Amino acid sequence: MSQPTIESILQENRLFHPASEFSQNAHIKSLEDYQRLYDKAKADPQQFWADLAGTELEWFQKWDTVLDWQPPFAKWFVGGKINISYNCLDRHLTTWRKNKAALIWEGEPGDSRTLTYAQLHREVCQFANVLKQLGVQKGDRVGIYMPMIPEAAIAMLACARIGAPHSVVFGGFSAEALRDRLIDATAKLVITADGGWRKDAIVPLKEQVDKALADGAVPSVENVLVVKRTGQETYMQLGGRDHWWHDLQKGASADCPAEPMDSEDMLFVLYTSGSTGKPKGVVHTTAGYNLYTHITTKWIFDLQDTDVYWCTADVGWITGHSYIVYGPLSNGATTVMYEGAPRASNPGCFWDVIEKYGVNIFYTAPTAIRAFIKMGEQHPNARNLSSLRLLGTVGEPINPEAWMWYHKVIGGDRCPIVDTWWQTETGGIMITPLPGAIPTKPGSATLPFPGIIADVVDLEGNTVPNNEGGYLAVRHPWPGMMRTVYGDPERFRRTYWEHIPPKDGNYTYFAGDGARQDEDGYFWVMGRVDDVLNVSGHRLGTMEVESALVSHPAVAEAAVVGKPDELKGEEVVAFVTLEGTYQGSEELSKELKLHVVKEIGAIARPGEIRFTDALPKTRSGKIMRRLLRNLAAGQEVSGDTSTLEDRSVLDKLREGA
Ligand code: 6R9
Repeated sequence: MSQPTIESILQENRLFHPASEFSQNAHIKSLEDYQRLYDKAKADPQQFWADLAGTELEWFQKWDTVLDWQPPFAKWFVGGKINISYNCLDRHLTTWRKNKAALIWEGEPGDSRTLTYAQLHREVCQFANVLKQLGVQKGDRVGIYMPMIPEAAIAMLACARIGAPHSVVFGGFSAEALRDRLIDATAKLVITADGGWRKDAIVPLKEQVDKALADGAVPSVENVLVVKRTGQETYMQLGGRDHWWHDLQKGASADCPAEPMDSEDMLFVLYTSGSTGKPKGVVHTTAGYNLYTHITTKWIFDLQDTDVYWCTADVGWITGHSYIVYGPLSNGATTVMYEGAPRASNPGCFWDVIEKYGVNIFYTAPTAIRAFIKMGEQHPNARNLSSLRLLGTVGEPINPEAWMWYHKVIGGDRCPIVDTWWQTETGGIMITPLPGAIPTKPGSATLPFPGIIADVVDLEGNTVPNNEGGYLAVRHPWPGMMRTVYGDPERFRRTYWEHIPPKDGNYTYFAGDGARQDEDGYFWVMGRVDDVLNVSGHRLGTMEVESALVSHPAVAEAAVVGKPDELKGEEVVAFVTLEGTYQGSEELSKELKLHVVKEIGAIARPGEIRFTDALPKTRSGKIMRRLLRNLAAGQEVSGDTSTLEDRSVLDKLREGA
């Protein structure tokens, strides 16, 4: 082996079986059912996906070829004609779901709105006609820079309806970040709002768009559509570039048949930030993405027709695309959209939404769960959360103790938790429990979704033995996979397909995460491989050391990084935030070091503990260890910091150094 893989040192033995009542009513009812599906899909993936494509989606024309695989470029359902907006809307209108709530929206100030499938369809058709009137044609890219309001989903579905790929840029990104993405996508039109509410303040979105477009920086953009959300004074450019959404929407016809798209026509491009270099435009296409998000939503969230489903992500992230908008609506579900974020002025806001709408399925991120733990269980305890029957998590490895808290305090010890591992690039969830079938272990994403051949490998592409760490990889193409990097197919090949050599002619997708499989084949994601620590020749994932720290009652959150050390290669430095009543001290620091030694062994003993009020995170809540690594080494912070949520966190950490 050319390089040691990653060592695993954390033990976790708790096991939770789904309640038999849950299993009996679930889509997938037992481990045997799961195994049967998994085996069937593995034996003949094309047949497996083709069967589902035939039963789960409506087509204008069936495909000729299920998969055309010219590694690393895949085409699924070649020759088929389909439209995802049709599958999310029109097909439900001929059923009883016509008057079912499609979208329940709650604004941060407490305003709310519900759209039935019929109403949502009408709005989408009208807005699709508005886009057409402004000259948007099939194939033109449209930028969407919006708060979490129904118009964001309407805009996405309208683009999909006429075949204009959208590029949603998270509403919290700066004007510069927006400009870069609009330029890369050569967007023809931008949809935004005057502003949006975030943590009791207005984010002036239109102002940012004006900055992004200033001095003709993005010549491709011809029009800007503006939703009136907050009502603050807003500059509108004279001469016809800027339009109010409601002015044009009012007069638009509600008749707009969905455009028959080729299966492989681009549905959207969504940018992910690498740690360095310019953001990558991840391209997803129509049919495969529709199928993959549809079936994963159905089986993983065990959607039943009476469920109220809520995913707390922002539509600016892939989770919002796949599991607020496309997956749930394709299934005819009721999906909740919430504009707000947990904030000091209302630490119970999420629990209020659950109580108000009787949410049954709740999907959020570890970063939010850790924030709730810190705010205290009195907030959820003061609300009625008995409607919940299933919980989910995504975005980072969840520390076992945070999992246990989620299970007990939010799930009342009765709700299964689906810890879902996936990426912008994978389009949908890849490794996850099916909640009625797969027993869960706190901190493990458990087993691959049927049709996904996941593996843990070394850099030669060999499967590593169980309980040894390695690189998380996928062996066979799947319908939801990204197709390319927008405008840069070579970067696609380089980033994802050249780290691991093909084996027996099979190309292997490199996810960039470290992982191990245990004796039951369960996957334990150990963090990004860029963040791996190297202590005295031992390569340690960040997740396990952090989980050991978080299991101490004083610790709310922890991030560990390596700091160059002459003797050991690297020394572990831990950045730690504390629970409400605890204070950082020399003594506590000693105690935490001992605690790590006790939990996982001397090898992981932090050389240094730094107490801090907050950790630097991306706007989607992932800890940015790269910046902490710079700080720990006493270097200037380098690389791209445009995705940082709160710059002041970094400044404070610098002062404390
Ligand atoms: C969906 C999303 C992808 C990266 C991924 C991994 C981390 C996501 C996880 C998880 C452990 C989970 N990640 N879910 N790690 N357990 N359940 O988050 O997409 O923003 O592209 O991030 O997030 O490191 O590689 P994206």
